[in-house]
Amino acid sequence: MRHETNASTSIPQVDRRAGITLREFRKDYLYTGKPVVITGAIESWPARSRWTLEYFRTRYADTKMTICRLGGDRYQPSDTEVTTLSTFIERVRTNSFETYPYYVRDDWQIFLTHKELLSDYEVPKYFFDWFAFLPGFMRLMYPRIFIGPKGAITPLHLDIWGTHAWLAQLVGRKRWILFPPDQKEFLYDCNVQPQNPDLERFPLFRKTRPLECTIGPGDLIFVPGGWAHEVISLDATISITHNYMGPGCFTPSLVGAVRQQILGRLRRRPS
Ligand SMILES: O=C(O)CCC(=O)C(=O)O
Ligand SMILES: [Fe+2]
Repeated sequence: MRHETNASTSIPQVDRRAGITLREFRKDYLYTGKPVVITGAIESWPARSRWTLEYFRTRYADTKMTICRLGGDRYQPSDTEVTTLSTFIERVRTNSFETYPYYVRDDWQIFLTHKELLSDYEVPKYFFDWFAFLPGFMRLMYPRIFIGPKGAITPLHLDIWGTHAWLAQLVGRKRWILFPPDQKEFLYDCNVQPQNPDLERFPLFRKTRPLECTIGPGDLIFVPGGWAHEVISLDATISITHNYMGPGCFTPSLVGAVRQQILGRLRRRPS
């Protein structure tokens, strides 16, 4: 069987492209809605050499971070703690996720408190964001940083509002497994665990034909909207990410942004 157990050797790899032009990116990946790993695209970022675990541990030692605990299969919004970066990074360096199941996930606060970090990177030329045309209050918060121990998991999910995403890897390696949008019905609302699928409960998972890749420092991954993905850190890791709106995800992203505004207003309305 081709990938009865999803053994990593049998899964086709996401394309890796070096020095790809904007035109090639659009033609081969953006307009076709295919993931790609772009290499060599963030070499000019100060973050590329500056952002190490040691840098965050010493320079931002007292900065308070919200850390998320994986309990069971999911991160529960209530299952968070606040700790300093020096404490967190010390634990990340000396533990794996088995002994320390905490992950800094989707954190944008650090970029508000330490705005200088924003000059350490720039949005690569491939990712023009149509949210820029919307008023600020309708946009997503970004950038967002991920810092975690070896083994940290982001369970299978779809990104918010069907947006596209890019993620740049700065420290350590991450293994990704990605499922095309037309295979959504085989994923049981993302309740299946691709590494260890319960095929009795989720028999249709056998039909999936995912792609996988491992990204390391300097790699940039493009994840088109609608591709469910699971991400596992193979080392202690640092990544930065943006979600964005572009060709192929305009409608769901705009609907998501507008719906959030409406819900927000309803919630704020005095009853
Ligand atoms: O790097 C990770 O752990 C997950 C990144 C991701 O999928 C996301 O930000 O939506
Ligand atoms: Fe994601």
